[in-house]
Amino acid sequence: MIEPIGYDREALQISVVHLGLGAFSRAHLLTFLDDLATAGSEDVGVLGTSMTSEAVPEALRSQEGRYTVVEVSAAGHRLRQVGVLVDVVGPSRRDQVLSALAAPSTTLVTTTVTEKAYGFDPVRRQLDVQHPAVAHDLASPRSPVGVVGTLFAGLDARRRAGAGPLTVACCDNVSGNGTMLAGLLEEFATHVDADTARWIAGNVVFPDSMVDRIVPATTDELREEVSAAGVVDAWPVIAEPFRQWVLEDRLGPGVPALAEAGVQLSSDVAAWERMKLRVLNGLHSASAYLGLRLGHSTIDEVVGDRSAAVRIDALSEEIQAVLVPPAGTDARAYAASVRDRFTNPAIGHRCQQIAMDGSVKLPQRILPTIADALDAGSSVDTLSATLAWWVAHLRRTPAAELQDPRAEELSALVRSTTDPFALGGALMDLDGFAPVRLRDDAGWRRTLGEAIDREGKP
Ligand code: CS2
Repeated sequence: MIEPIGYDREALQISVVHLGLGAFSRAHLLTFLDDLATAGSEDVGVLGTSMTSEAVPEALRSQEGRYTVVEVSAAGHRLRQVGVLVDVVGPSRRDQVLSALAAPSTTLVTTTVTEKAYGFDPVRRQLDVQHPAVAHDLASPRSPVGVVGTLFAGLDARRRAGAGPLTVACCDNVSGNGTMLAGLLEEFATHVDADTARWIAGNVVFPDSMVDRIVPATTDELREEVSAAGVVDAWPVIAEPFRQWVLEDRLGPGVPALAEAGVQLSSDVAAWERMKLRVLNGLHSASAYLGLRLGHSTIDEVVGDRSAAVRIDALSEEIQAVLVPPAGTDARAYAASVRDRFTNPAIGHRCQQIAMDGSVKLPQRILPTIADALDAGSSVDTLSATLAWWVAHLRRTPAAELQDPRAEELSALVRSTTDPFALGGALMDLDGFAPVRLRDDAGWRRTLGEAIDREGKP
């Protein structure tokens, strides 16, 4: 049985523009808006765009933007139709996205484009002007292909149209994500048009946000399950029952009443982000690299393997030892609930999927904890092993199959540098990867070398 859409889609007005139509946003952000629509809100229609692919928009357009979310747990499956995607466009229709960004009826922009898409240097916390999309858009700001360039062009059009203030909520797994995006836009705009830079500073708010839901890639079995329930859906999404969205309590005018759908508005999103990135995403990446090394293919298999679970629990202890959780939150209980979510046998979250993009994920998920643990003098045994498991993954994966924006560089490095200490040092010296706190610590470089020596073999 599929729960049908419980409102009149014709009545929806587009007030949200969403960049990045991957499975995550369809199973997360859009379901909160869908709940609002079901409760009677009409200002929750979404124009969704994929930044790089025509395939998802094409599939969704062929079914008028409707799609199915399948929530799975040991208790069973719940299928629900989502109808808030009113319009869906791919990269070839960037003009439509820019018009929507400039429309007075648009009040909220959300982004889930993955960490690597922004062109953000996490060490200098600034725009990476070598990033292909950033470089392209700086040279051709009127025909942008990237995220920052598209937002700039849309905001520039909005200023010229006199369409009023806007809220832009970055929803990717980057610490201080709103602040990061605000900084990138300010830098980009300063290069291109000082008037727009000033207008953005005075009219656009960039709240930080923490988003959470485990959403693996769609499989053919999922399509079959949905079709057996009576709906032909080219791109359904699968998710765990849990979902959480903590959004900074700093929104511009006209934003849909997200709190009514369970979005937590908070003045301390940084603490929520830190806890989620370090605990959930940190344990996720570690489980993926360790699991692949042990021959497992999904996360529930990894945590179901006694010897792996011992290591993941040890890592969790090291993370918690230096974690400052949000006020009133029990980090231990949070970590336990995360571990419990990893055991969901129905979700089949593939280690390979989580293992991709390590060079941009680990600086958010693991390296800050290592820096804090070194400062506190607490254990980094399993934290350093996590980097060694990543090295094993880099060594094992043929260069052409490695999914990482720095694939070529990393593959060449792990193949040319066999000495574990030299390799650990070279990883710390990678431009825009490790914080100075780690890069310049000879003791830590030695510790990392030892971990790679012990656990970095493919
Ligand atoms: C995962 C995340 O793929 C990954 O790297 O760690 O997508 C994770 O499932 C989500 O952040 C959960 O909210």
